[in-house]
Amino acid sequence: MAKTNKNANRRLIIGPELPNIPWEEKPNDCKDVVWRYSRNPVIPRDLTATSNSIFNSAVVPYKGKFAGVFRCDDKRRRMQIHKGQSEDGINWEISAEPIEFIYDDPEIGEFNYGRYDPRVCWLEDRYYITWCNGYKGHPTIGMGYTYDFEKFYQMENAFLPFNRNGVLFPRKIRGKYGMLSRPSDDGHTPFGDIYYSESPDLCYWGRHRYVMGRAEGWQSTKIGAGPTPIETTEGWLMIYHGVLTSCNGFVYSAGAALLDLDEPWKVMYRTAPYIISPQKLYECVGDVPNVVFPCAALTDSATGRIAIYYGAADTVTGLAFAKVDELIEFTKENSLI
Ligand code: BMA
Repeated sequence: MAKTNKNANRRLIIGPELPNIPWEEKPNDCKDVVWRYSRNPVIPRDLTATSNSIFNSAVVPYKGKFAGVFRCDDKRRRMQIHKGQSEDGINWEISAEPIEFIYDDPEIGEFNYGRYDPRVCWLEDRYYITWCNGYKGHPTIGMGYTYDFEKFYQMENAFLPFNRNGVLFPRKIRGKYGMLSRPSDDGHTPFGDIYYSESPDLCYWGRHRYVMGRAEGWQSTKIGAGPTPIETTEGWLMIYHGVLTSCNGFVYSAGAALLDLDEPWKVMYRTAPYIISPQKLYECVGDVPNVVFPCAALTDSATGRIAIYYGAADTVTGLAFAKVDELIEFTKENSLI
């Protein structure tokens, strides 16, 4: 008997509509819940004159078009973040110069070691940016904001080193701001679980809670949150990366989880299989082979469409698609929990 999707035709995403979301229907022969854009990669490594690679990057809807913050490693191999804009979310113009933040305290703001893996989150009245920030040579969660993608302001680091993959929630939860993060080490961390922290003011973070940890197979070495969590009637839909250690090094794939809306450290479902893994040539071959690393997702609440931006092989940026009803159904039906 044909399986019915209980969520089909229900409005599941709690959020705005985005009629111009980049989109391509699933190919008839695709058996997966997430499918790739046929013209991937959408951003080549050499889009700017100075870039060695443009990959783990974040985009948001902006004034009827799209804007974003992009990880561009330069030809000295410094890790920088650059602003970019696009009419359609597919063809991008990326600034050749890195973002110059305005800051009060050089101790925090001065460029040191690198800025990388940005996420962008619309929260209340502005776009907040979180990224992995070098503080005295050690990685932690940097924070900043912009109103207009022209001027960028840097805030205090959210946490002490060592931490990566800081991902804000797009609204207050129980009266507090919320952030996911992944405490790590100074190197290519061979461990890592996802934690939740809350803050009254986006400066002081505490009440840290364990969300979820490593599991079998593709997520057995470490995991980290990806795009801003998507609010749905079924919980926060969190797309995250997971890492397997093969005899040839790390393999980065991605999965999905549903977190409780009021207590996001409570995981209701998480996928045992990955939803996307490095399989295409541009995901398997590059500066770091075998990496898919999602950092952003656009959503349209009217149609349930999700467009996922991900870094591929630490070299280029790819785009993939999912339908929220199918992704939720898949997450529940293939859950580890
Ligand atoms: C992680 C981060 C990411 C990178 C990944 C694979 O530790 O540094 O920026 O995409 O490794 O190299």
